[in-house]
Amino acid sequence: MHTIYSADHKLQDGKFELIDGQLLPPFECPKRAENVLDRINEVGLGAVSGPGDFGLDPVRRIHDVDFVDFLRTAHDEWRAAHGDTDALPLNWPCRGFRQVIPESIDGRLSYYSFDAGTPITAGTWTAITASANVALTGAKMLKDSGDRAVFSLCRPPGHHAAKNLYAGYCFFNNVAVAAQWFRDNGAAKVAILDVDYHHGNGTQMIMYDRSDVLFVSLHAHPTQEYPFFLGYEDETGDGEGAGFNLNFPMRWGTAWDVYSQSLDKGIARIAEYAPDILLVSLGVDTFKKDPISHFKLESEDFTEIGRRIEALGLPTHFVMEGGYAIDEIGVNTVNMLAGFEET
Ligand code: FKS
Ligand code: ZN
Repeated sequence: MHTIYSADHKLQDGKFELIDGQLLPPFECPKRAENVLDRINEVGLGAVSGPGDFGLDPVRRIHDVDFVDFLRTAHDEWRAAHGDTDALPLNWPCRGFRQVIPESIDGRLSYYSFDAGTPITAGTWTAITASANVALTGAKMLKDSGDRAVFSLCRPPGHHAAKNLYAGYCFFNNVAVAAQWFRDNGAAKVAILDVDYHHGNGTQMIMYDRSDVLFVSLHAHPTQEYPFFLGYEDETGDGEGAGFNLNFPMRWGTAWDVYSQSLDKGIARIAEYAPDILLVSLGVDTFKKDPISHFKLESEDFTEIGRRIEALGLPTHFVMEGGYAIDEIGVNTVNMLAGFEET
């Protein structure tokens, strides 16, 4: 399987995230992607190549122009106001507040985000545009090559980002940008299977009223886990999109026995939908040793996920999301890809 990778991901290297009442070095760090890349080369998964430059138009098919402009200049504005530290918001326009875009950089960080765990650094813009290009290059390669599957080793991840919101280590929603690219380049129907531990709230929000993109997500229950305010089973889509959003929230402690039943149901819905392309939001933070998560999957379970995805028989674009067990992130990620390639 071909991998798309850009070293520009290393430019997203925040000093701190606010987590569990402490400012800690971010779990979402450059070593994650480097360890996945090392494992790809170690097992000889296939060729690795860099991204092309698609410009911002495909990103703007998903994200609002003002949001993209905000991200481009956010760190420069922050530096002018506060000096050369990471930019983090501190309050949000919750119930009862006006949704008016403030002028100041602090106000705009608050307007465009929903957590304080996602630092904007001097290198963020370069890293997030590279990450989107990694997703787009993978999409184009899947279409042009006729290969069964491609892996976009995206970093920063994307599935929490909505059309005008960043958070959860995500800025541009790489998988949504790639899905839209497939739609704009000949695919009539696209499915997205999100197996990251966290609900892909951004992808759901972006696709919620659409029937041309089916979104299926397996994740920790929102009553227990981030992002808390989306990801319930009764979120099934709106308007045209009614019936094209499918959530499988699962309780902390979930292991393969329960997880695999949700997986099979999600895969059955995708088979019934019969898309032209399948995208997979590939997170491995469902692993039992993940430091910020509470599922209990074993390394071998990721191989089986890959096999079951392959059985759909669809052209498949894997897009990297989360996974924080640094020592095993390479094995777990490549297990899923190798499970797909086995047969
Ligand atoms: C734990 C707090 C966790 C943020 C978690 C973000 C997860 C990000 C991710 C992605 F794929 F986007 F990277 N705070 N007590 O794994 O979903
Ligand atoms: Zn996650």
